[in-house]
Amino acid sequence: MTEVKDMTVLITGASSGIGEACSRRFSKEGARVILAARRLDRLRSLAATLPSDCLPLELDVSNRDKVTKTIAGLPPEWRDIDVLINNAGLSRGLDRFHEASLDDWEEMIDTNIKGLLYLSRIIAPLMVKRGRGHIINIGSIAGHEVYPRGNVYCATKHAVDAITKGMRLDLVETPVKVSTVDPGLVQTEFSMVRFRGDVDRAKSVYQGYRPLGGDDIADAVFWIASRPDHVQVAEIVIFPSAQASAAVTHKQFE
Ligand code: NDP
Ligand code: 8X3
Repeated sequence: MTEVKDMTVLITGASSGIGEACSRRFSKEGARVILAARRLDRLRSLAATLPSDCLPLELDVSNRDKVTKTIAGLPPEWRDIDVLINNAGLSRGLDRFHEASLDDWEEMIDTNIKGLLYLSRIIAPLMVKRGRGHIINIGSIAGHEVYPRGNVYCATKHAVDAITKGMRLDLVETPVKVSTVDPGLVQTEFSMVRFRGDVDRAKSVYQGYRPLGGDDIADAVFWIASRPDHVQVAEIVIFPSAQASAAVTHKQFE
């Protein structure tokens, strides 16, 4: 097993959901965690509850210049990143292709694809230079299947799948490992963001069955990161027990 204690782990989207759960898990195991997201107040509150050394970092992954400057400006003791967890992401809307908003599409593409690329392109060569590192992307079942009205969100997650595979091919001659965790339905703020604060619509996504929680995904991410050096987990797809595919979830109502 690889000892995660004292590793430096950068987690994007640490202010909520899966990223927050990963932050708690890695910190509990003794890793030094860089908590990155746009909402700095949330990151600071989270850092105050974590047992290990943590660095809250205000970062909009979709802003190329800010990503470059923010990573270049990391304090020296936080620069040697051992694990990068590309988790920041979002969905906007659930609309038919011919009715969807171009702004929504651009926000998803800028965050889910370009954001992951900006950060990985800076950090991967540093890992190669140091001769160690692990990039773990959070994809989705939406990266394997396309569901009605999922159009561009699914396209962004298919891109994450392709980029993950491309990274692994191109880094194979180095000690840097690349993995992806691809969840089905996880109860987080994801649906609130997708439906722009429509609480009832967001809640209905998780009713009639037991969804996954952020901790279930953090378990998988931590397991992947703690495998021995010679073990590279390529991909894990995780569903709630009631889910069988992107479009099929067995819901039971009284
Ligand atoms: P949440 O909405 O709970 O969390 C999303 C996180 O991403 C927040 O911390 C948010 O922080 C951050 N984020 C969004 N945009 C940016 C940005 N431009 N720059 C930096 N951070 C950003 O959703 P989840 O935890 O569910 O989502 C995490 C990942 O998991 C996403 O990539 C999502 O696609 C994926 N996923 C989710 C599933 C689910 O069912 N929930 C299933 C499969 C995959 P802030 O707003 O503070 O910047
Ligand atoms: C999030 C899961 O099925 O809502 O990626 O697209 S789904």
